[in-house]
Amino acid sequence: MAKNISVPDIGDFKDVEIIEVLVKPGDKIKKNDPIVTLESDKSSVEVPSPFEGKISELKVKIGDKVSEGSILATLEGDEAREEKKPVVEKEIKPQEIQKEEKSNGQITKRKKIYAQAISKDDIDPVETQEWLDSLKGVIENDGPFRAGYLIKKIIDEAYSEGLALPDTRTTPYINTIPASADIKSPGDQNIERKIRAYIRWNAAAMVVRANKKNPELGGHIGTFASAATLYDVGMNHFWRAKTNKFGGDLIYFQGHSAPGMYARAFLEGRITERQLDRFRQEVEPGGLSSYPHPWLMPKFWQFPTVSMGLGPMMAIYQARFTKYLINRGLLKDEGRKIWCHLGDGETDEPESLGAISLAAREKLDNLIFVVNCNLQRLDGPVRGNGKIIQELEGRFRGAGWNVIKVIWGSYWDQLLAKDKVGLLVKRMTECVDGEYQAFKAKSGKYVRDNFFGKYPELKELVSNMTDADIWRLNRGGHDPHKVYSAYNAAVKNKGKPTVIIAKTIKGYGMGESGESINTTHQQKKLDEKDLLYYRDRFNVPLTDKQVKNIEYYKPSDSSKEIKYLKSCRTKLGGNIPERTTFAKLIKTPPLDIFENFMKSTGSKEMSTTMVLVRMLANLLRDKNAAPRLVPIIPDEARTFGMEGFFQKIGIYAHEGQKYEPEDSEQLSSYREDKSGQVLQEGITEAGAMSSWIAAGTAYTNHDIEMIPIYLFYSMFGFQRIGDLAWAAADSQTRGFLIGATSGKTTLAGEGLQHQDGHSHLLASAIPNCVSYDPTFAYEMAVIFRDGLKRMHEKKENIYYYITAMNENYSHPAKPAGSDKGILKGMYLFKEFKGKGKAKVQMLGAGTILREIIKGAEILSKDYGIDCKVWSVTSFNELKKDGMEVERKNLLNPSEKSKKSYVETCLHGEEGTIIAASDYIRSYSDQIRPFVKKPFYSLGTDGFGRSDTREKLRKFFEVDKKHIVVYTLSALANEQLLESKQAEKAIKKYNVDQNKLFPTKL
Ligand SMILES: Cc1ncc(C[n+]2csc(CCOP(=O)(O)OP(=O)(O)O)c2C)c(N)n1
Ligand SMILES: [Mg+2]
Repeated sequence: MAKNISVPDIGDFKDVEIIEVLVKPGDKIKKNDPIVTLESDKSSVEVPSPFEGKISELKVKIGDKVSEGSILATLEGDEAREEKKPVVEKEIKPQEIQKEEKSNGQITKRKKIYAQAISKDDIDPVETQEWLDSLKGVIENDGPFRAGYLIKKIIDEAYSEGLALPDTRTTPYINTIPASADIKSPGDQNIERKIRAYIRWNAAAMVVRANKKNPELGGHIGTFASAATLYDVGMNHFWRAKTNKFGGDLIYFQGHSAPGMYARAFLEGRITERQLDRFRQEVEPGGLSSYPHPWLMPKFWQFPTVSMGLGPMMAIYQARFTKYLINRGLLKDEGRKIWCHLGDGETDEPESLGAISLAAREKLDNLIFVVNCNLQRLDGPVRGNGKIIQELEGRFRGAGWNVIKVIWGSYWDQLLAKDKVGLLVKRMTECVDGEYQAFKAKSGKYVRDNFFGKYPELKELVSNMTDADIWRLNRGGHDPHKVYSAYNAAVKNKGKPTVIIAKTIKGYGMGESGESINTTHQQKKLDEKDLLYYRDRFNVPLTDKQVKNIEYYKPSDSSKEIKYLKSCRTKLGGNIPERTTFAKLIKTPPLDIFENFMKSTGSKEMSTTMVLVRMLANLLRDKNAAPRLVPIIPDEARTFGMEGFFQKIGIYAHEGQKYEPEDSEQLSSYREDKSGQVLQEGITEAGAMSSWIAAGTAYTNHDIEMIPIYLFYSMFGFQRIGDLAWAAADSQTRGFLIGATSGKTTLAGEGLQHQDGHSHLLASAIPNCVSYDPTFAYEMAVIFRDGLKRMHEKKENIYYYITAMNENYSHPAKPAGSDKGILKGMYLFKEFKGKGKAKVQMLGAGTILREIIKGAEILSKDYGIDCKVWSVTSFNELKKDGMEVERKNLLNPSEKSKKSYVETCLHGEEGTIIAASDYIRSYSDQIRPFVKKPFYSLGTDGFGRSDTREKLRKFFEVDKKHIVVYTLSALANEQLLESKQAEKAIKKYNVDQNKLFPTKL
């Protein structure tokens, strides 16, 4: 039976043009195969077939206008089978969630609860004890889940009775895992302690030696000293490297703990003594970078982290992107983990905690944060009057994370066990961080007097301990067993991300020179006495003389320690950190995918944003590129006309779509899907940028080349997330950033905050960022295809910033032979012959190229001036080339000078140069030194404001009239034309000579 394929509900649009017909009579099609592409004034969208079958007749052609219900084609015969709408996916059943929670390794091991905070309001301690005994009875007889269930019922009942319950954001100031549930480290502690001591020593020695050589070199000792155990336990027992069978865990190291990673790599034999001696001396090859910088050490570091806050945020999106790849079927689920180490001070950065809700919402159980709470940041305590650990616990619990506090070391276990009434826990909870810091800066006696001494019962509790015993009471983050136990619980946790909040001591082991004192962070010099103390504190087998020479310590390869260290890493697959890539290239899509864009659009108008979106839609038909495209949008798909992607490739949602969208009958209905391709990020440019970085580095982190394309309002790009753009460059991210609605006058009605006149200058500061401001469809297509080739086929470590506009206009055909110029930054677009009264070279970029063209028409017709119009696709690329050529010439003074590309273009050309763009003048001014001719630039300096495009261009003096006036005036200035011509033009075009310069308005 024949069936008609008609236009479905396309929202408010009517009479929409067909711009492509994608089938012909006789074609056999499957359900959802695209039939035609429709284009409204804002977006283009493909219409899929609702049936499978053979096309018997086409009812439409390119250029036809259609509305909802218009028939597009008929399908013939029995094959035209109707299929029902897919059932909405329901991925997770509540019972399964419950099952997962029950299997949480950490909780099931719990047997007893030792400590409860005492309540000062306890009017009936006997009754209290009865309740507690009941609870213990249930735990012992029916297990922890039953106990948890009863408590929950009691709490629910209390709320329904209207009781005001105590705040439950935080738990008492004790370890989350009670001693009875701790899993002891299987490692040989004797050897591990020695290894840790050598790493500590070498990490400190490399900083001190560098500073002895030159105090300019800097470095940090105190941070790694506090975190050594947190790293060692991971390295010895948990962190699995990439092998040919396993993808490897990904570790974000706290930036300024880098010396510790180098010191371990030295013992492993991956870094030489000579390299250690070249810490922070990177100009000659072979030095070690101050912090983790993949750009500088591309075979070692994987993630740049030292700009505080970026590491945690990038780690969250890395974990999310890993799940995205798995859910899209591009990556095997091997249970890999993403670990992120950060400082407690670092958590003040909005980026550090800004995405933690997303991590919980997306159930990122592949993510583990380790917050090193040494209670100090740079100048002093993080929260002198408060408790950073409790604060963080509240925030992470509130966000839905699994929180594991590792506050106290094993030496405290016995004291806590004796604390039957909870007085010790009360004291632990009431002490503030300023006090805790002071305790560890002073002595055992001070702790006895000021911590235990507050309550006679507590003083009594430690009466049989010496001051040295009290001093030995360690913090959880320095206890390898406690850390092991926490890591073990974290890796087994299901359904949630985990944060391990570990309490440590800044400058641990540094004694008077820097243990727990406010100046620890800056400590990079240790004198002889301090060094001897440090050696003795950790039993490093060096003689006094060796200590005085600050020698490194490395036992022989046949020593127990080195063998142990290496065998741990061998068992875990190899080296960490290490950066490798085995990703296969993506073959550049064939030219015919871009063919349409090389032709004139005739009278049809469209914006370059639409061009780009259409190009992406075409790319989705290329079998190599299609699955690798990662469109990333921060809540702006409709602004950019990308809503058609929702149906076509789906929005990634790890739980699928649990609801029927309100617009389900429409063609571009909101479709969330577990294997969706679009990353719809919500309103977070920083998050979207982090996703873009994760996708653009998948070639190394997951050995799969991806093509991330992130579209944003250009004003909320580099200006908003500039530091992430820098980290992306350091990470060697490959992909496209699209600054949409760019330029100061194309986004007319939005005003000062939205109108961008400088993003290209910000992009120009990033050495490996290639940026373009194209005007026409064919320029965009040539640039985009070249970007695909350079980044994803040739694997160049660059990324692209391309601006796109939302101004509709018609596009000419590509001038023959312009490809090279488009890519190099400029080419001759058109010549306007006048009467030879004067000559002018007119350089226009982006949307203002069109004003330049109109200006040239007037100048040639009305004033007889010969104009050559050059389209400048990138002042940034021209500037880079100019600088390089100029430098080469200066370095080779006796050789014949080479010409920069700008000079080559303009060399044989006569005349003054007028350059104009929709950006501030500094953008076009960049090429001034290389043109070697009179040069005048026009631009949009000053604050944007909302008005019509025409008025804005007049205001910033970049419209055709101002271009004519300023060109005539410039020619007069160069004595090439009489000045009265310019005077007349000023009057004719009503140019206000008394208007203030726009930067003052
Ligand atoms: C964005 C940013 N701002 C400032 C710094 C300078 N800085 C380096 S370390 C540090 C203190 C870090 O304190 P914390 O996070 O507690 O780490 P700790 O050294 O105590 O482990 C600061 C402010 C930086 N690296 N990045
Ligand atoms: Mg700190």
